[in-house]
Amino acid sequence: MKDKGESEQAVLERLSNYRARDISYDRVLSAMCTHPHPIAARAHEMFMEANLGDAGLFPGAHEMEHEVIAMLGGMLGDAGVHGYITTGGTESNIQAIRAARNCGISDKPNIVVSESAHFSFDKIADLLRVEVRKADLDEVFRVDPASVEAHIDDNTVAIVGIAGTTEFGQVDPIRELSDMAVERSIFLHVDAAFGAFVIPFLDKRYDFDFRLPGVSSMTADPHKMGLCTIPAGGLLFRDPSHLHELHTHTPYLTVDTQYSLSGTRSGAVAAAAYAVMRHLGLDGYRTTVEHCMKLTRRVVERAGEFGVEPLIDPVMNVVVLDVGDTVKVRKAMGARGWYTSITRRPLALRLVIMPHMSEKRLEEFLDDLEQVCRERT
Ligand code: 0PR
Repeated sequence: MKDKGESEQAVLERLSNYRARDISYDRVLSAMCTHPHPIAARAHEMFMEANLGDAGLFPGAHEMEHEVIAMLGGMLGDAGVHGYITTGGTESNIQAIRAARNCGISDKPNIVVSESAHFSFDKIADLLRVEVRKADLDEVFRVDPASVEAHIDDNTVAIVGIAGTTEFGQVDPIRELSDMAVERSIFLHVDAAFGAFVIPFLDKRYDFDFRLPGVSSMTADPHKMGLCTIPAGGLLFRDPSHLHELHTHTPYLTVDTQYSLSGTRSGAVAAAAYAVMRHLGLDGYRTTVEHCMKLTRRVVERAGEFGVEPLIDPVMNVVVLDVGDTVKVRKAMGARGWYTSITRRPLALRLVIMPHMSEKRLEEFLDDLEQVCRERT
């Protein structure tokens, strides 16, 4: 920092220069975030100084957060859930497993996740000192319940299902996992960081949420398909005792305990989530998902016309294409200004069709992809 400050205009100019270097979402097919809805941005600004970490000072913001949790729970089968707005899927997953570990009795705890689990579970292994066991996938990249079962032992404190996998957009067989959890009295966490705001609005019905009796907790992120500002994750527990496992005594604050991982915590994103969920309602999200799914189907149709097939029929707005030499195709598309991504196993081109994608822009993308794929054959 310099001794003397600069004028507001000079600073804003600096910021604009940085901002101009950021990539506009228009040509991004690799992200799971998108432009926040305008009402989310307005709400964010209104609550910028609210600190949910000292809730007694912000009773309004605190009550609003409760309503967001109830709205998330209502969308996911139980409006009476207990939870809070986290910084995102990573914090929600950490805290869910921390609660499961704390109420488990093992001194050598393990959890069973699928091969396709998000890398936040690798962070969990390191942070929480739980062994993370990875169960096999079936031929369409869902976790194989028999493999989950085979990994469970007396030290298993939780099993995890993914509803909307990061790489394939696939939904694990959560009903089978729920049955297993009930039968063996094991905690079941469902990571629906991406899927929570998609799966309820698909034509096909999936069992994946609190309607299943074995589901103990869920991750459901407003800052992904919820069109909220960043960083807004959702952590939900069916049973309040699990949230209580996370309590820390906070003697000198306006509240006696805190259950969040971070201390000082943004009220702005809770406001943003509240605003956009109230404003769009379930119908608004359904329209958003219909838009994304229409474009997703278009990708499959057009790609098929130039001989490129998806690895699985897309379940949600994630398409994984078998383009042959994936690394070269991705690089060639990058040279044409498109941001795409890859899957690890098998290596393939991964496209996430977010609400910011338009029909026109998608056709331009597909024209380029066709040319690149044809040049390579
Ligand atoms: N669980 C699942 C199923 C996820 O897909 C993700 C993130 C997480 C948990 C972790 O969530 P946070 O990143 O909110 O902590 N999935 C994407 C990923 O890591 C997130 C992402 C978003 C990636 C925007 C790129 C991007 O531009 O791949």
